[in-house]
Amino acid sequence: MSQLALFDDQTPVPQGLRTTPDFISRTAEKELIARIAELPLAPFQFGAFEGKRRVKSFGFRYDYTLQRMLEAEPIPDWLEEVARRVADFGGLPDDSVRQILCTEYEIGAGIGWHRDKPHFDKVFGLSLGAPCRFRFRRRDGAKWQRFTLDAEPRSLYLMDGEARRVWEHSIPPVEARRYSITFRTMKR
Ligand SMILES: O=C(O)CCC(=O)C(=O)O
Repeated sequence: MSQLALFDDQTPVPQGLRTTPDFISRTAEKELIARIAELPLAPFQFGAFEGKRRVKSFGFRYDYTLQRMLEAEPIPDWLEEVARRVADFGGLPDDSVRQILCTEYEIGAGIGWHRDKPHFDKVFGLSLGAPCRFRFRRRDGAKWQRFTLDAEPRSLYLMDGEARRVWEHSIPPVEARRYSITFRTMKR
């Protein structure tokens, strides 16, 4: 399947967005899901609010109450190889991924419109278990330009350039349990 087959029949594809299907095998996908399901996942904390999705951060975590980036548990061995392959996909040195977020979306969970924190640089996402509609929007005068990526299980996306810094993204409530692993590099 070509990369373009992952995109809806819409324009424009946000500049800086790159994807690849089948970044990992079905066996690797099962293993990663089993590892994530064993983690002490906790509801995403957004100040006084709790998100429906459950997460676990490694390397760094952003604390919304303190509005600060804090150190988190180190990236575990079982994520190291995939993090190196992700960095390679981005044309980056092996050790570039410094923050990893594992997320579980139960049926009905999603994520609201946002851009990732400015402390992070490039953002990669590996989809596991079920597809989602990964939506993008950016202001265009009084209107929004919109783009939707159908993020299939085992596919990887990279948000860099305008896709990372100008466009916002969100995921509407998922229809089957989805996991994702977000890999982030840090700004210097
Ligand atoms: O689940 C995903 O692929 C996206 C997660 C995301 O946008 C975030 O955690 O900021």
